[in-house]
Amino acid sequence: MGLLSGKTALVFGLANERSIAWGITQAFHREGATIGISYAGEALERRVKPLAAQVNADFVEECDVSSDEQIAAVAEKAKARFGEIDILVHSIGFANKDELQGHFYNTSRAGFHLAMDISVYSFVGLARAFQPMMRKGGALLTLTYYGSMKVAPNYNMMGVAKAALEASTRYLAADFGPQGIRVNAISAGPIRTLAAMGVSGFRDMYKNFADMAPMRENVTQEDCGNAAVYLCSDWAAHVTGEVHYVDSGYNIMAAPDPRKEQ
Ligand code: NAD
Ligand code: 0WE
Repeated sequence: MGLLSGKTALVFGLANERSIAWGITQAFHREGATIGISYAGEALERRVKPLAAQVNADFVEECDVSSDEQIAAVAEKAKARFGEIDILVHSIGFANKDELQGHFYNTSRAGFHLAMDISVYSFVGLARAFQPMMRKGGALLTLTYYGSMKVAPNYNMMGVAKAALEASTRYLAADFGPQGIRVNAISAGPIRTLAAMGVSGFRDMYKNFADMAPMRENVTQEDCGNAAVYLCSDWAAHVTGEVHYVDSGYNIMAAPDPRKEQ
């Protein structure tokens, strides 16, 4: 018996084998969940379909979360296929490249809206669309980053979006609590994924992270997967509205530790 045996999980945000969504999907599969997968658009189909096959997922649906119609359509299909679902994972974030460099004050109105729409509103929109088919005892989960709490150079607009995403997690947790559905976020340390590699200065911050973190190690997609299993399982039965750090302890430090390593 796995920790998620008998549960059905829908995972949004799978792009390739480096995606955090893939670490979560594999961990859910290992723990016995039935998996459904949703990906952004046609361009990803060729990469996503073989991954879905590896976890025996036959529900593999395209959904651009900037479209209310596409969210409604995937919810309809999920209802027809599964009836009820237990777990929904939102592992999606996007801002235009322009918004991830230089001064935050140069963020354009359109760039601000786009990042908030795809990275924040989509979680709210998915929560609403799936609310009627979420089973009691179920869980929603999203992915965030510490740039929401402190200034991470160049993260800029995404930091503001993640702050709103974490607040949305709390408001959704309050909304869904009476139905017995929990809503949480994982705040992951930097991981080399498609979204991260397209960022200038990522290499340096990746290395600096491991030097500063108490555990002196970077985190992996697998670490996120295992934390996601806990947060979405009955072991976290009364854990809701939380931002759970999976970051080797980085967020507890105020300065690098100058002491010599043992
Ligand atoms: P990724 O590129 O593998 O995943 C991002 C996903 O967002 C992709 O699958 C992409 O297709 C999807 N997406 C973008 N626009 C979309 C749209 N309009 N409709 C549907 N899907 C859309 O990268 P990742 O690092 O696995 O990112 C997943 C989540 O984890 C993001 O929320 C990211 O902010 C967060 N996160 C990443 C890191 C990191 O360092 N990689 C750290 C903390 C949090
Ligand atoms: O949330 C993220 C990635 C967010 C992201 C990345 C891109 C790159 C390509 C959102 N949109 C885009 N759009 C693109 O066109 N992370 C937590 C990873 C990340 O991104 C950073 C980081 C870290 C860490 C950007 C600047 C500084 C640090």
